[in-house]
Amino acid sequence: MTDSLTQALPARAAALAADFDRELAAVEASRSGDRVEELRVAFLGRKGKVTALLEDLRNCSKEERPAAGRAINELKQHVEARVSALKEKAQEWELGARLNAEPLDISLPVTASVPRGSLHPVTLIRRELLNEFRRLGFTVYDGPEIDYDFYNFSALNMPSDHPARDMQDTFYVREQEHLLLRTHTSNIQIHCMLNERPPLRIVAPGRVFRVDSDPTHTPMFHQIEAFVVDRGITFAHMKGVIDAFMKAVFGSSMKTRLRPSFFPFVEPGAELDLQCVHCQGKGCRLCKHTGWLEVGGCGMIHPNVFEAVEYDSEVYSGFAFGFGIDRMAMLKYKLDDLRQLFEGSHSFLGHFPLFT
Ligand code: FA5
Repeated sequence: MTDSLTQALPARAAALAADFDRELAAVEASRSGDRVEELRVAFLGRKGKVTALLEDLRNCSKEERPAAGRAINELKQHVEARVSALKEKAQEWELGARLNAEPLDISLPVTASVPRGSLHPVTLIRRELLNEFRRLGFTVYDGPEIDYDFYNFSALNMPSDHPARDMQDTFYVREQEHLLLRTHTSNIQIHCMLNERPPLRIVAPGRVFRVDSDPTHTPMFHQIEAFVVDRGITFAHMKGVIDAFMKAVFGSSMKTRLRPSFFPFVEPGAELDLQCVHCQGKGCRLCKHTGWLEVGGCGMIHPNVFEAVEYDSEVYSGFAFGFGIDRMAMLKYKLDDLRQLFEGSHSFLGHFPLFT
């Protein structure tokens, strides 16, 4: 009994392989995932046909066992490989069946409202200012936000003991190395003049930093610096440029005024005020009841600055101005607190256009 069984094992394995292939073809034709699983259980399950053959191996004689074991193992590997390939196919059959059952119309419009971003008001006004400067023939220049005392102060006619340094409370990065966060974009004047030769027509926007915080002051804010250096440049040229671009940005009815003022790097120096848009010059909390908002300083470049960059002040003259971009955004978009610009509130920022 034992002998006939064991002798029959390789032949039974071959017959089972043929059975399996037949059933596999039928399952494949049915395209049913459930039938794939039934096939697996029937052949490889605990009470499956291949498992039963493996159990019969125990009754096999020592001599016959290697050949019988090899035949059953080959059968088992064949069945496992086919079943696993069919399982993968079954996933595709299911996906296909689902897609056919619920067809998708990808041309249908989206019903849910998708929140859209917008440009930050400072970005909007900076773009507008730069477009106007480009139209007037200026070139855009960039400079470092972390800079040495030399560019931010000393070369701008503010030696270390100069009282004007108190006007700008400074964030020092490494005080011993004279490294600081620039307090104004005027540092770009020095970088540019040391690298280029006149004639120059430069505009330089950027972030600046000061120890400052109230409704019209923030510790980080944006300035736009512009300067022109050539033979025969006068204060009248400066006034003309400032007028042209303020009118372009705020409209021809915007009133401006220049007040004499002091900045160590210009002589003569002035401050530019724009009429307060909140109260139309009548006086309110925002303009501290003066009717005007200061947006920046300007003047003729000081001969000591030219000396620091080795330009001959007998040959060249120039003007420079630096304006607060955030202050201009505040006026343009009628904001009553500068700090709103930097709070990151979506409901506030969502009011501004997506593109210009
Ligand atoms: C300057 O920074 C000079 N560098 C401007 C200048 C350039 C003068 C070239 C002459 C020639 P001032 O410290 O006044 O100047 O700053 C210029 C403008 O920056 C101010 O009028 C104001 O509009 C803006 N500003 C100053 N501090 C702040 C602040 N903390 N927050 C927001 N805006 C500020």
